[in-house]
Amino acid sequence: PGTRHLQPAMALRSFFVGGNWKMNGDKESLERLMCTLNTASLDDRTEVVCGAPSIYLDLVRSGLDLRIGVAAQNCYKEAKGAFTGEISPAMIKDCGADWVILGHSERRHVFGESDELIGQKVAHALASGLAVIACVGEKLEEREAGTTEEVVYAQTKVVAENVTDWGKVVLAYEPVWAIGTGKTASPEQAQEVHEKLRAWLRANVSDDVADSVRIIYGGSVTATNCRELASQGDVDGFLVGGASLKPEFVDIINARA
Ligand SMILES: *[C@@H]1O[C@H](CO)[C@@H](O)[C@H](O)[C@H]1NC(C)=O
Ligand SMILES: CC(=O)N[C@H]1CO[C@H](CO)[C@@H](O)[C@@H]1O
Repeated sequence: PGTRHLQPAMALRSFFVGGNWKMNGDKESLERLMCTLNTASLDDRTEVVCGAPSIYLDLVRSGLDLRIGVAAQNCYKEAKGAFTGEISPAMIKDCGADWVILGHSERRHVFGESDELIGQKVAHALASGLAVIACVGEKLEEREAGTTEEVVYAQTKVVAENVTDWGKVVLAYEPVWAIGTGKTASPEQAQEVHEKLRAWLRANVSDDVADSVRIIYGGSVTATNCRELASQGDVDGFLVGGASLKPEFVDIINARA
């Protein structure tokens, strides 16, 4: 897939940095973090979204400056009903948040969510008017067995089959072996998979979608490695774990500044 597409495409795609706070923080520490983010100088060409624990969505949406979006970290595939412990896209929207992270590797591998369930969640979240950060990524043994492409293509296929509006989807490539391990994919390793995912979108969805969908990288992104990763042609931003809870998140948001 040619460099022909590279320049106009990069111009089309604004940089996107998501923070995934996971199951961390309390009211006091989140207030402090929000104060840091609200008063920071953020590159206004970067779209920023923070993924808060669901119980704090309301607090975080009221506390964060409106230039920063808020995401839930998961949701269910139904609008309401007898699903004890789950939350719906309608509830997320009712708290003022516009995004949801779906298919994170911890949902897949700690909580056993299947590709099929993730596809159904993507369909329902989009139908309910949420934008979706859809995560894909291979495990270490899959990378070592040479099945990275097969795994991420299969995960992307199920997402794609359930997407009605690509304008509301960001694709996050998160190699499982690089999440919370301190191991980062090298900029070349990240670029290689991002380029393949974009080629997948070009062949299996459309040129327009391939050119416009942001493909972001997640996996031990820090203030130290973010600039080199951000300089790769098909890396359109990040989904940041641990570092999104620290002031260094601001440097990562400004990685392209
Ligand atoms: C299109 O999708 C199929 C199914 O996932 C995959 O095998 C194929 O490699 C894709 N095409 C490209 C060019 O990525
Ligand atoms: C609503 C919709 O398109 N659902 C599809 C989501 O993806 C699964 C798995 O590929 C399909 O079986 C569904 O039809």
